[in-house]
Amino acid sequence: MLLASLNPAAVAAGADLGDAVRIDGVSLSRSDLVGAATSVAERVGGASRVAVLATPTAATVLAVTGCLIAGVPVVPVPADVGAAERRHILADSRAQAWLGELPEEAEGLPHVPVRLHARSWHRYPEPSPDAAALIIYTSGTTGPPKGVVVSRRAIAADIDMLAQAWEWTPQDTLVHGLPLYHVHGLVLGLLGSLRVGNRFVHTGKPKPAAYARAVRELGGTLLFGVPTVWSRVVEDGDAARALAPARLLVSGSAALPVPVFDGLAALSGHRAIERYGSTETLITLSTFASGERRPGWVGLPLQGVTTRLVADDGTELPHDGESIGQLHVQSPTLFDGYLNRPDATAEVLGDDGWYHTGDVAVIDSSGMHRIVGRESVDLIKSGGFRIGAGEIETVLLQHAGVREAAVIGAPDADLGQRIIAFVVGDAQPDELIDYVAQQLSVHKRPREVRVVESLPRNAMGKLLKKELAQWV
Ligand code: MCA
Ligand code: AMP
Repeated sequence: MLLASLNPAAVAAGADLGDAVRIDGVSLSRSDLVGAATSVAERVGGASRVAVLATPTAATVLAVTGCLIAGVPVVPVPADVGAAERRHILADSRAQAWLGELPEEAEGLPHVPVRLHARSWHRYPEPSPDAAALIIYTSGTTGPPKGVVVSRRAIAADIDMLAQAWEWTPQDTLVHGLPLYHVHGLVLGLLGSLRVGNRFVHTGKPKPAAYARAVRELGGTLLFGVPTVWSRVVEDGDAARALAPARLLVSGSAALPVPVFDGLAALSGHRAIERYGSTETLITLSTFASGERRPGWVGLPLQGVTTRLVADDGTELPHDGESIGQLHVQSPTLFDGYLNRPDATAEVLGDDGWYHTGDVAVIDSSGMHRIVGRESVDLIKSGGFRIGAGEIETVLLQHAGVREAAVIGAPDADLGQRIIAFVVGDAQPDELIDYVAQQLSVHKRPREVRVVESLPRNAMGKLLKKELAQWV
């Protein structure tokens, strides 16, 4: 059973100890969750796919849980989604309804509300492990985001691998304040908790003081954050010190800078666990609760995962801690392809089923991995969000005041990378920042727009992004 801790028989037999989920001022016991989510399941059962505006609320928790009970694939829509991205996700996924909260514009879809106090005790058969659980939209280097089809089997396998690596048990209280529309916050944080059976606390925003409070007042033991969150915790020394009683601090979604790792260790006493993965593979590498945690390195393959390093000419490179190559992954947690995009799926899944991560790495003789960078400068990681330069350029070019546009990710101490757009035209920078926030999503907006006379290009007219990076 995917959500093992919601087994109605176990809940009825008294596994219902206190609150299972705390979010947005609402506490849900395990029997609240089973009853209310099954009531959701009754109303969506039979749908082929539904969209959930994934705000950090109890409605989202019940919507996703209800769909997983009924075997209806969920399309999580970013809570801060803009108009063009919302239209794309709905059209591409062919979602049949909005479940839970409604966005500003429903795009003509019917609405199924989630009722917190409704209850149903109907027993659903467990859907096939091969069935899709989620379709998560994620950015590529060009074009609009693609829907990553994630199976129930992949999610169950990943959570079990991580539970083993992190010694994660029902006695933990998992805390985070991350979005519920990506793997990190949704699959690991929420679904992980519902599978393992631990208490889950969502802090709203992932502010340092909120993490400190969750440890102090709610007994948080297992804390998840992207590097930006941990960097802000280190900046706030009191909050960092307050995390000392926790069991594990876990960082992922982007590289954890060594000074942040060291700062956390000095202030909280915790050497953070780092783990690595992607929407397409889920989490495949991690350091272990009982193993070495090496700053700047993302860990060892989880159980069942194999990796290889490949040179440009296709030959395999040695695991000597020095050879740098493209990282390929094989794992029981791989996705089932991009929705409607067999061409794009074939590009990243070799004939032999290895996923080409697009990351460049080294592996040492003990199997420890270090991510050196990405193959493409056009895939940006900002605040742990994956953002394609191409999708922002496309939107900027739709603005009447923009003739040319080029987007890069510049190093940023807080966000890892900061999105900077260079445009040729007569629009105002603030106007363009707002335009991207309204069309794509708030988190994809450039932090800076520079209006320039011309963009650097070679003799063939090709844009020279490396030169743009030097301008910064
Ligand atoms: C500012 N705001 C605006 C604008 N400017 N709103 C509209 N238009 C504008 N032009 C407001 C917003 O409304 C919002 O307000 C606030 O600014 C957001 O501020 P921002 O600076 O964007 O946020 P931040 O504080 O810098 O965010 C940092 C963050 C965030 C919280 C760390 O980046 C984050 O949540 N990252 C997590 C990403 C993540 O989970 N990635 C996982 C994917 P207000 O605050 O009032 O709403 S990776 C994954 O899943 C894999 C597999 C993995 O490995 O984990
Ligand atoms: P996403 O699909 O949003 O999870 O993005 C996946 C990408 O995030 C990976 O291909 C990496 O480039 C990056 N990433 C995730 N975790 C880490 C990490 N611990 N260190 C460095 N990069 C990471």
